[in-house]
Amino acid sequence: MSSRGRAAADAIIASRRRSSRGSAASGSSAINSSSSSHGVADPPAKKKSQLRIKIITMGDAASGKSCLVKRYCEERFVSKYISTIGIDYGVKPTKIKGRDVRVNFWDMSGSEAFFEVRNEFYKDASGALLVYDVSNKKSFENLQGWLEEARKFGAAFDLPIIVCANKVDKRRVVTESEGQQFAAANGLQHWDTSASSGANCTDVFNTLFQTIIESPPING
Ligand SMILES: Nc1nc2c(ncn2[C@@H]2O[C@H](COP(=O)(O)OP(=O)(O)OP(=O)(O)O)[C@@H](O)[C@H]2O)c(=O)[nH]1
Ligand SMILES: [Mg+2]
Repeated sequence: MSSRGRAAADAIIASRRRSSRGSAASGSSAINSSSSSHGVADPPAKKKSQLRIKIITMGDAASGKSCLVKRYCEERFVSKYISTIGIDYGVKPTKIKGRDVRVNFWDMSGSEAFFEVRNEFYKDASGALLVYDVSNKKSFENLQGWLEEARKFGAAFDLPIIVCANKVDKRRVVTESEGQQFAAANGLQHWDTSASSGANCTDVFNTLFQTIIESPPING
């Protein structure tokens, strides 16, 4: 990360902590609360068997990225929209296929205003959720742009990405077939999710984690 970008990210996260609104993606009790909340400053895992993976969220503002992370980490849903300021960080230890895994979440703002902050986080990602809102056509049409942004700013060419068709509890204006076609054309998986009802939320994250730990750089 460039020192300029790093400083920007630090400022955003610090200002986020000062906010009385709390975290939009308070993925665990550790979210936004650790002095080493920038991943790079995290101490190396103590146990040799513990893997550390970094998950980013991409997609338009208000598509439900933070709510999906919150649903997975805290099993709850917040209906009030609290837009993410830059990036929210969270960590959740879990077990995947018998291995201890420390999952770091970098929940990114979908707002154009935080374009420069986001761009510092793509290159280190181990996996991503690409989220759109099935009741908002524009959020679907913008998916390609999110992939381009990720690749332009250093995301691995074979980065495991799952497309989340979120808010399936609402009236759908993007069909499942449209979503699946987009995902297939880009070699990605496509899952219907609802952070509100919880539908598929745990499964989609577990599938992403499994794909990551089975991929050659970690598994080989
Ligand atoms: N009905 C319904 N509402 C949802 C769902 N997921 C999120 N929302 C609502 O959509 C709004 C935006 O959710 P967020 O998770 O904050 O969206 P975001 O993608 O993180 O937005 P930014 O941080 O601004 O990029 C909030 O009011 C949520 O309560 C869902 O599955 N169903
Ligand atoms: Mg958010």
